[in-house]
Amino acid sequence: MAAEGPAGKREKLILDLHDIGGVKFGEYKLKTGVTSPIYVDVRCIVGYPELMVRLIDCMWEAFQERNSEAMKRLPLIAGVPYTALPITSGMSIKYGWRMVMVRKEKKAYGTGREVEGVYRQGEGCLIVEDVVTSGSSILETREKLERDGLRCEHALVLIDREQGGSSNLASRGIKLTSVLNMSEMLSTLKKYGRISEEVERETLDYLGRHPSNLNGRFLNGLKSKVADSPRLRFAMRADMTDCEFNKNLFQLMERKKSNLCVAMDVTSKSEFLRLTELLAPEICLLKLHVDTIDDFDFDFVHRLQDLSLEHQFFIFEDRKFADIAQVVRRQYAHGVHKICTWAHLVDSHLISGASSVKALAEAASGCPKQRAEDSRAIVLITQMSTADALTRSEVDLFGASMQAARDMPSSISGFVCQKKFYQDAHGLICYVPGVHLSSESDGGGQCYRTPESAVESGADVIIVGRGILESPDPVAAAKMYRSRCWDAYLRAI
Ligand code: 5BU
Repeated sequence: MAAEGPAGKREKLILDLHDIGGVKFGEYKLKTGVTSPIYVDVRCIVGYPELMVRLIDCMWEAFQERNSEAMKRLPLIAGVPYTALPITSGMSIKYGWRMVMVRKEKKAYGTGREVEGVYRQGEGCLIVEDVVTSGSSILETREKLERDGLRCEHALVLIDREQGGSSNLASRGIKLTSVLNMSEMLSTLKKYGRISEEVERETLDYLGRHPSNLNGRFLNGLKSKVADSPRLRFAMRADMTDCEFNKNLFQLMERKKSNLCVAMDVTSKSEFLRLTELLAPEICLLKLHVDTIDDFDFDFVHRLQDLSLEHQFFIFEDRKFADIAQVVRRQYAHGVHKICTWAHLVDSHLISGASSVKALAEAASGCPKQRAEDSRAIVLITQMSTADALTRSEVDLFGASMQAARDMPSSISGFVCQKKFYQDAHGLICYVPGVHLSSESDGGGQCYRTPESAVESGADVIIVGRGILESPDPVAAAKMYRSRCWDAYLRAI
């Protein structure tokens, strides 16, 4: 039995699509000549009206939930011919949305119109599709709609194959909302015993190695996932996240032209505040270990908050929560430090399961904040930078981290990792520590690399501690790290 709630609805949809043969596993020769271990074709859905109704509801709910403002400006929907047409008709009838139809081929007789329906110039139109691979069919449909004077900035799809479609569309000004994506489908099918772990791994591997470009042709499968997936500007990604904190951080990074986070690992309050005042203009985020400050008090917190407002940076308490839900809730909201009252961001291990992370998210929503508009978020620790970290083993922390981020989209900021391990998901932020310009290690297990290497591996925010703090001139060092990090980002997009 699938679980309850929205996640349960999606699970049931996935299992039903599998039952009716909409998703198949085996060896399938594609038009391009490539052999694929998975075949997705939901044309058969028209034979299952009850399933069609549920699918339409899930698509409508997903769009409404993530785009409530945009929805008010979208009086029209159009399906990409042909499979999406019955789905679009269903949405139009059930939710009273005006539908327009785009012809696949232009008529040589009659009116010769490419777009049929009732619409006015300049009206907004949502494009609906069943499966997205590269996004090229959506772009073709948009071209025709725009030729007729309609505006198309949103697309809604049942299944995102996670082969680069959402980035391709985003880089051309279309925000894609998907109900299901391939990694979630695979993990659900594995969870319910429909496929083996081996099939899941093989299929993910295949999808990762075959990103699609916009001609529908497959790129050389040897490049790394990160290199293949286009990098988008932070400003654009601000509109692609469900996490309020991420929106704020993306916007701040663009405004301040800094993606540098300083790890303020000093033990006295006065030293901390002195250095913060000096380095604040260079950073977007300040990370600390509050429990290592000898003379901690709330005067320290208030002064740090004032500096964060004055110089525009966010506060990241690197608490690395790891306990059961009841305890992490207290560690976050109570005790000497009352972290949730002042830290915008905290991080958590997933070792106790997503239940603990959920408890943190719940505690965050109820805690008093300095200003009403302040937001809270959690970073999941997915890979550590130490040479002997257990996160280097085969435990599927990647899958578990992605699943938790998907289940708590408004609370999870992203991941602390060493290499971006996911494609697309542009709303999530990849934080990378272990960066130093003149050392390869700290002699105690910490491994270092350059800002450029971190950004090449997918880092959005680069965390630097001793590289700055132990330099003879910390301000000059912060300026240098800042410009190397920002330039690497600009080169990557
Ligand atoms: P360093 O001085 O740049 O080595 O400091 C790195 C900081 O990042 C330090 O505060 C660590 O607690 C933090 N860190 C890390 O180094 N490696 C990790 O995997 C994680 C956090 Br998670």
